Amino acid sequence: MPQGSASSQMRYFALFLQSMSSCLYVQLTRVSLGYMPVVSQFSPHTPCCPRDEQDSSLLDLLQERLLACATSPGDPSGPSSPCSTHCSDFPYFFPFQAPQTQKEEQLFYPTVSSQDCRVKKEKRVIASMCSQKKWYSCVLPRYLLYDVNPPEGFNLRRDVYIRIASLLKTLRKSENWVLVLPPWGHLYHWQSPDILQTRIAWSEFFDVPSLNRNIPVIEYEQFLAESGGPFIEQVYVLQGYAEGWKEGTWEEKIDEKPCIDQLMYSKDKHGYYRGWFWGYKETRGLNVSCLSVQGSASVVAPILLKNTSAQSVMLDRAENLLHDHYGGKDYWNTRRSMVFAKHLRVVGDKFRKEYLQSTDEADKTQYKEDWTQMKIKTGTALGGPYLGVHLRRRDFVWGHREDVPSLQGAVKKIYSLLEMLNLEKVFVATDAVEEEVELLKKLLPEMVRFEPSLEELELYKDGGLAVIDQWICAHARYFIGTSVSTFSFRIHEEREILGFDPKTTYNRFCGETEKNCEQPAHWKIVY
Ligand SMILES: Nc1nc2c(ncn2[C@@H]2O[C@H](COP(=O)(O)OP(=O)(O)O)[C@@H](O)[C@H]2O)c(=O)[nH]1
Ligand SMILES: [Mg+2]
Repeated sequence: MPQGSASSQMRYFALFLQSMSSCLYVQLTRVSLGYMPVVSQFSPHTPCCPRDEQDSSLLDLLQERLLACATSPGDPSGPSSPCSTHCSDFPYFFPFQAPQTQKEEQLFYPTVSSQDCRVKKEKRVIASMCSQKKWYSCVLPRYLLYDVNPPEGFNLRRDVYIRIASLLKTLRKSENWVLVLPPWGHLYHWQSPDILQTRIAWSEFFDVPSLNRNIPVIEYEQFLAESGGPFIEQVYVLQGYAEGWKEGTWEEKIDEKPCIDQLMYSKDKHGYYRGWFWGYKETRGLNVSCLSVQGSASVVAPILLKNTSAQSVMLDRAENLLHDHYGGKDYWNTRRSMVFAKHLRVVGDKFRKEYLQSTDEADKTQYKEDWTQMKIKTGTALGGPYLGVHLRRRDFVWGHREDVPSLQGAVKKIYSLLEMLNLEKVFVATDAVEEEVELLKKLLPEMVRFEPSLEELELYKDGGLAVIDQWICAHARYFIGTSVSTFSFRIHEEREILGFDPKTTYNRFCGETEKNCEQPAHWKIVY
């Protein structure tokens, strides 16, 4: 705790000014001689800290205010103090309700003198300021974590992210919540031998700053660092209702209920809950309970805001939540923020250029690093001179699904498309087993594939290879995918963002015995 002498104030201020170039937070601490600011490094999602470091005017303003604060004696929350004004200039401050009783008021800033402006005791408050009869406070965040049913693959998980992002937006209307990105790993399809595929950060596959332009997110490692250790205060396992739902009586509901299935968490000898936790064995849950839920993501919000005050809350089996509004503006904003990691896009672009004569200029697929600045008129993208194909095999074939073609059937369709489109090249993305790939090479000798070396596999991992395949398919003149594959669906969306004519995107192979081969629905992008 710093002493309130003039020299230590100066020292702290020097420190503050030095660190101005990065993100900061300010703590008003009461010491013997009054209040003084204590400045520390802080993560960018703290609301009082400008999230965009380029937002230097805001930082300047903050600096000015604090300087005035430090040099004027007395109570910074008093009405005449420079600290008590202009906090509305900082959009990252959260408004707080005034306390209802004298006692409440005494709990926090006991010397507060303004009648109009009092602060509620709030354990997460770092700093507060009063302006225009309203309190603005810097509050520590609450952390939302989640996980998905283990068998679900990469691309369904990407969809669940969109649902959770929507919940986070709802929560942030009332409180300062941050989403902790669930590390990737242990996915059923990621079976490449000899490479470790757990605890993978989102930055390996996605551009995290882009995600942050939609909602505040942090990687799990950062959560561990800033929340004080590998503990999650409250785990809610989402489940359905034991009685199911009666036909014709759909209603959104959520209730704390006994767990229906055997819990995937068990108590250790210290009373902590142990579980998978994305492969972070040292992580422990302090409390685990079940929520029966039927409805869209935001039905959980009242529970998180009212039923628990836990600083960190994890929703397990989050796929049980539905979309708040599938295909709406909010959906597309989140989807657009899921920009692939730059290093993977670079690999994909290099491959396009070398093997498919495809460049953004020639293909009319201009890409902006900042997705918020990207709004392309539908139909303006031309795409590279190749047919993009996604052939989902393995479990899609083993189930003898009638909407999935044989390889012969698929190749026949590919040739007819090449002729119709007057194209020579075909890029094939597939998860087919080795024998099927060999057969495919015989049936379709001109097929182009992204075949990684062992080093590339280690570097990009199965998830990165999926991204590269999707990126290349997304840039084709015409795309055809596999029925009800979320891998294909994500390519549709990517092409929608790039501005392709829907006729060139929403296509799928038909099974040979399929009677009614319905083509995929067009989900029009909304800005
Ligand atoms: N690289 C690559 N991987 C694929 C391809 N098709 C499927 N996969 C893998 O198989 C998984 C399929 O699971 P998922 O993403 O849930 O999509 P879905 O099961 O088709 O709906 C993907 O995550 C990939 O790991 C492909 O064309 N290329
Ligand atoms: Mg799947």
